[in-house]
Amino acid sequence: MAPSFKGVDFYDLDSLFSDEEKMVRDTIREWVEDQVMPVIQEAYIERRFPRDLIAGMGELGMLGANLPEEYGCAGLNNVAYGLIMQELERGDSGIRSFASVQGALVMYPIYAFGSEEQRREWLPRLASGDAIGCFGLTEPDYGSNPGGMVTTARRSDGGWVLNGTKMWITNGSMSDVAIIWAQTGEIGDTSGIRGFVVPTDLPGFSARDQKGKLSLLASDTSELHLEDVEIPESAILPETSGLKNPLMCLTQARYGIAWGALGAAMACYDEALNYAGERVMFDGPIAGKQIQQTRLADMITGITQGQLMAYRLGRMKDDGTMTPFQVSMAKRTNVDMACEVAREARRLLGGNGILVEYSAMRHMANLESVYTYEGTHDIHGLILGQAVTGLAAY
Ligand code: TGC
Ligand code: FAD
Repeated sequence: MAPSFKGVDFYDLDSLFSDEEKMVRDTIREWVEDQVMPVIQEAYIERRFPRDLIAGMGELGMLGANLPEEYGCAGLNNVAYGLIMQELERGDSGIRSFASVQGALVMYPIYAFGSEEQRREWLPRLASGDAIGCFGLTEPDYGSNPGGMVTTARRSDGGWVLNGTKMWITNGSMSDVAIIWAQTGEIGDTSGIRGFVVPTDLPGFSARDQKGKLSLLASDTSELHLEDVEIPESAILPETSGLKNPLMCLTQARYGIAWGALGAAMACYDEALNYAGERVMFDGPIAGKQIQQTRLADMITGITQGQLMAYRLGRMKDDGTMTPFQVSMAKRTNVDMACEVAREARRLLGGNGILVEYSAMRHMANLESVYTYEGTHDIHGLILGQAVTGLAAY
């Protein structure tokens, strides 16, 4: 009899992971199974982020997991960090987004560009989930091109005054602190862009839920308004000096997304494979029909390619040799692959595929946001185009 490959590890990546990496992955997989899966369908339908999960994420060290233990973080390597993102997104892209933003876009800049005082004040609370953070880079007219931002930071007596609007901000309405990127010099001069650690209870700061989403429904997406928000000098991230700094944060988050997309794809593939084995149509299970077999073959091939890329990327990140261009390639291709796998899984499930009781369509809708945020598919294509030709085509 031909071998039957259950599970989603066709090229035996398990043999490449260390015991600690596998332990981390299995712990988070179990937590997602026990804590996320029972609540995610309802949260999705009710369009709310399941906040009760945050404490557990903190307890298990999922927030800023690759940052040092001295700040209350888990101090894991980047492969283990990637596996956490994979397992969270196996549950839902909104859950992974929460952790990505908190860890890669809020904790990382405080760690990398903050003062020691800022690190001690914020990192332990963010790691435990006692404080929630968001990252405000995108503006209504500056999405793919954040260098043009018009949010300003102007000097005042002893500090700064912030004015502007940030759009599409994950965790925006439920955050205690926002990392705000603002122009301190002439609009368009990207060397004037600096980061600020802004408590969200300051006068002039407000957040409004983004209405009308049809994707990432179990995630808080908001617009931030800053109207004459006064902050002290100590709120600036001292080591920021231009657009490069927020882009460095994006590299961290995009790395996690390259792994996360695998999780969503694996969940869809697993669901499709199981369904195909059980669903009998005409004279047997649809798993025995040629069209469904090539569909499943395409899915497992794409996932396997993505796993190999993410694995190699993780080892390079731990070696210190990973480049932003390599991250762009992995984010771009793994998310594209996951979109395709989710769509094909939904189709394989027939009518049931449009129900929330199955996860394929939820993942499919979520992944459309993942395709767009953190640099659209097109923008990562242009980043790669620049890397190979030396010519910027933005
Ligand atoms: P450009 O001149 O190319 O770059 C300015 C400086 O930054 C350096 N750099 C990077 N450094 C680290 N990591 C990266 N990824 C970097 N990309 C560029 C670059 O070398 C340069 O350094 P230096 O020393 O010469 O000053 O800047 P540009 O204005 O031409 O822009 C290039 C472009 C289009 C690639 C960039 O603007 C871009 O990536 N746009 C996409 C915007 C984006 O991704 N936004 C994401 C917002 S956050 C979000 O979506 C969160 S979703 C929630 C979740 O994550 O779950
Ligand atoms: P645009 O930049 O207007 O792009 C529109 C279209 O034009 C796209 O197809 C794009 O690929 C294409 N395009 C753009 N430039 C070019 C070009 N030069 N050549 C060819 N085609 C081009 N941002 C944050 O700062 N923080 C967050 O927490 C955050 N969370 C998000 C959560 C969600 C659910 C979403 C949807 C977005 C989030 N974003 C966040 C914003 C996200 O990063 C932007 O949506 C993204 O960068 C694209 O910007 P845009 O939506 O303005 O699209």
